[in-house]
Amino acid sequence: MKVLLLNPPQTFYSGSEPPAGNLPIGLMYIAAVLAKAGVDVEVLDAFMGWGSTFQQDGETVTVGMPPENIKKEIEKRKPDIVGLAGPFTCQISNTLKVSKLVKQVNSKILTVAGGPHVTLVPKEFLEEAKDVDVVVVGEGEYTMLDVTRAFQDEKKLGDIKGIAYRQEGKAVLNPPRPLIDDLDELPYPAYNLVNMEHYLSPPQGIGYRSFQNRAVSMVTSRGCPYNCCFCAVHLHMGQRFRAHSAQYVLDHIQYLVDKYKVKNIFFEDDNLTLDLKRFEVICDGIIERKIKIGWETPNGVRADCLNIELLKKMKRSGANSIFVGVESGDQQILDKVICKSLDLDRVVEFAKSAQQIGLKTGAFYIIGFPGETKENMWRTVNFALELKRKYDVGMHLFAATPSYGTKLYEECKAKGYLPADLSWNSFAQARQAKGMPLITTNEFTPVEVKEIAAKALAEYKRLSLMGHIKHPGKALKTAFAQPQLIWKYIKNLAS
Ligand code: B12
Repeated sequence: MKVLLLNPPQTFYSGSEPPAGNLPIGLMYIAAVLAKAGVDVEVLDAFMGWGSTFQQDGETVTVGMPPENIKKEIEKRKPDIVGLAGPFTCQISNTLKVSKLVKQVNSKILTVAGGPHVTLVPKEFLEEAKDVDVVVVGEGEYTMLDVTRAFQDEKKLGDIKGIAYRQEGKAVLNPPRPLIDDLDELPYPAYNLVNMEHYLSPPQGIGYRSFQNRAVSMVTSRGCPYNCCFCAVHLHMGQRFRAHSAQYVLDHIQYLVDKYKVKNIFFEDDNLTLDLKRFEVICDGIIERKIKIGWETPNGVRADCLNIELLKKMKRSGANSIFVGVESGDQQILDKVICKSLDLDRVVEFAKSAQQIGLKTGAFYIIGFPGETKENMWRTVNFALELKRKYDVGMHLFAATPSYGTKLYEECKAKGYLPADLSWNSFAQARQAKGMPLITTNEFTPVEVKEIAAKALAEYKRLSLMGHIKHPGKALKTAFAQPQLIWKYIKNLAS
């Protein structure tokens, strides 16, 4: 009895960011739980792992193991079950392609798919994915263990909570599985089942997140109690915030530093600092244990879940930068449309405090929500530029994307704001550099949203350049610390 957990290749359009180089931690958590239960399990990262190539096809490049090699790996490893990751709607066609390859090798292999996309549309996914037998909804560790045991003992799939499967050709959805209460009962992700050096020293052209070298991502908590209209997280990881204890996190970091010489960590939590006290203890622990580590918050934290004391500890414990999710610079839109429950004054307070203690900052913004006028969008842009001007906060501006299952999607669908031919592939198209946002309302078109974003970016680049001219010392310091950034910066200015 053998389980193979497989991370499918991913496809990128020209001009888009190269692959980030993240570890497939979702699969690695599942692998660790299966291995602990005595299951023979392997992980094949057919995206970032060994044997990946860049396969150009017109406007797109698919990064990962070529299909024939994936088939050979499956033939060689002879799994009874193959678990496939399906994290993003925009990449789901690759999960479908690999499921077909698995069945071509041996139609008796049970194919199981999991991840945010399939969680949000389990039945719809099964209806399209003829080569996928089971969909795991939400957290996968114990559900996959149950599916594995069911396969072994011929137990009925109908008894397993948190899956969808096909019964007499029809997709059936079982009741949901309760969230994992105590995350500390989970073993560390199965680092031993992937080749860590691929992620710690990624080849040229991939792994933009690893520019500081020997970087890994880590998730220290799951779930978010907030209700932002565009976010799929509370639907997938739950609205209940569940966190590893500070002790677990510190031991985990120590383990990575000692065993794999990790130098940087990207905390990818849904709401890293929601429990301020817990995160303060983590920072204190890093300082007390003298762990030499740099870290960042690329997924963004809430500006109202920070204070100056914590920011100081964050800096002392190795924070290279702190990113916050602001979303809108218009308080009305933030309250009434996005429902983020965030006071913009707290964002300004955060920006001031961070600048005061010399901590690099960035903020995420989104424009193009139904309910917004172009004037509202400009308010966001002006807020972002003002924060850049006054406190040097980096601006990261996106167009609203209606992920399946979210309130944003439901509203857009109900009001006819989405393209009539919206498909999973539309999300991939929209994501490309030349792609268009998906939402059109009576107030704006996708082209207009893109134009506002382009103007905002041009002004932002001008401000950045002025900043470097005014503070050459600071610019040189950054350039020496992270020389890889220079090329990225020049490319950005030129684009
Ligand atoms: C880190 C991260 C990234 C990383 C890469 C992550 C990776 N896996 O490679 C980066 C920065 C590259 C990234 C990019 C994007 N991301 Co992102 N990302 C995340 C984030 C913050 C954390 C993911 C994570 O590591 N979670 C921790 C692990 C433990 O959980 P997990 O991966 O979900 O796995 C669990 C379950 O899903 C399940 N499971 C997963 N796989 C499998 C497989 C099997 C067989 C089984 C049984 C179960 C199973 O079991 C696991 C253990 O419980 C999530 C938010 C979230 N909480 O999901 C968003 C999230 C996944 N991203 C999202 C989006 C939209 C994007 C982008 C499209 C954003 C953009 N506009 O560019 C891009 C797409 C990139 C691409 N390559 O095309 C959305 C996805 C929604 C959707 N339906 O598409 C999410 C949910 C965020 C959100 N707020 O809605 N992302």
